Amino acid sequence: MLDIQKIRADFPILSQTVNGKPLVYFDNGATSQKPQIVIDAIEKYYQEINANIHRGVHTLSQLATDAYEISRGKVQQHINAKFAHEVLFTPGTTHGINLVTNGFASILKPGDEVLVSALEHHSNIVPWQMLCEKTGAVLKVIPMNEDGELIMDAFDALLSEKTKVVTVNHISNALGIINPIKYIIEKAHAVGAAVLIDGAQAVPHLKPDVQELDCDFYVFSGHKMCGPTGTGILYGKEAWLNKLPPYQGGGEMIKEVTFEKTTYADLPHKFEAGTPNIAGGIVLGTAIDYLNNIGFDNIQKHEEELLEYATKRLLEIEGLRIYGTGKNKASVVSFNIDGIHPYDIGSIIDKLGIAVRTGHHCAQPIMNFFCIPGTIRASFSFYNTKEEIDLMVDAVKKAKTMLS
Ligand code: 7TS
Repeated sequence: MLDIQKIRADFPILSQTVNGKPLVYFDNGATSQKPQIVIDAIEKYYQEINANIHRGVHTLSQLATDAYEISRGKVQQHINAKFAHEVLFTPGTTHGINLVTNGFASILKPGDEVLVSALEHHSNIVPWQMLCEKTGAVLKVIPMNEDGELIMDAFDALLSEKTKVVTVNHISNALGIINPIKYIIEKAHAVGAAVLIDGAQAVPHLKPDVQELDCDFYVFSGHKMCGPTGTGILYGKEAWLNKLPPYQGGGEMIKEVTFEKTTYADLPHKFEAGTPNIAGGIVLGTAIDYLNNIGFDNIQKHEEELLEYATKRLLEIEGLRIYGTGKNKASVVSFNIDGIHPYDIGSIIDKLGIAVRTGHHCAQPIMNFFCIPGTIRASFSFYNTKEEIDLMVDAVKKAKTMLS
């Protein structure tokens, strides 16, 4: 069992008051809070080893380079990538997806098909739409049902030899549904399509095993898993990363430059042009160590309890509907109350210290499916408690009374 009070003491922000009330932070899907060890590691980097990496022979540069590469190795181990050079540092999930779609511009032909799911965040829709506009490829959508689950029969029917890429999130940010990605990957590979998994909402809750999944790409952000903002990872199978052209040109990504011709560096540097977020990359490793020390089995167990408790308590409220009622769910509850705009509830409960996200959660197609402008989304982390859920439920009840 987790000692939640001890864990909470690692997060200085959690003992704050907001609007005169104790902070209840349920916007973890947007970004997680950071433990002191992560905050300290950022300071320590700038105080002790700040230097540019891969550039100088001097000692600090070497120390910074070593720390950066050690962190890459930690990520490799964490996601079980075969090689460290399959792990690319990026500024986040959005950047990682755009890197891949940019690369596929030289691969896709008119009439090829890209399958996205109905459950995607805009950052796993728009770059593929842009790619299809550029190449003449066709975007097709794996539909969902009323429970917010992808319809696998429809997916099977969409697959054909025209399918070149399938892109789907591991866990939906708006509904919390966990997608059957293992099945999706197997089926997509059977027709020769590459598969990108958007793991942005998965990595705070579970430890992905990219070799076991056999996905071609797996992208995520560091800031949702206790790491700094402006950090992220794109995992790609070696063969794919060798096949894709570089995303950005510049320093660090070359072997030799002449005005006639430039040759590119080997992986991973081919995709890491310019000075990266060095402190961020190093400290992402600290965040991963922190999470592994707590243990993902423990995290999952606690979060499952929170999800079950929150679902039960919220459903006590008359007129409340939860979106995303499928079986396989992460600790996210998206809901509305009959006749009340989600923004109004969100604003009132903010005054009571409760931080949730309201709106379309950058997943407008999901909102269109349910014919709603948005939802109230409470997304829980391992440092949240049932007592906090009680505070939220009381606050929502109060808001409902005020607004009815
Ligand atoms: N994919 C998914 C599934 C996401 O949830 C998000 C961010 C992104 C991609 C983009 O990540 P970024 O780090 O590059 O911005 N999701 C959310 C959210 O649900 N609320 O705020 C950001």
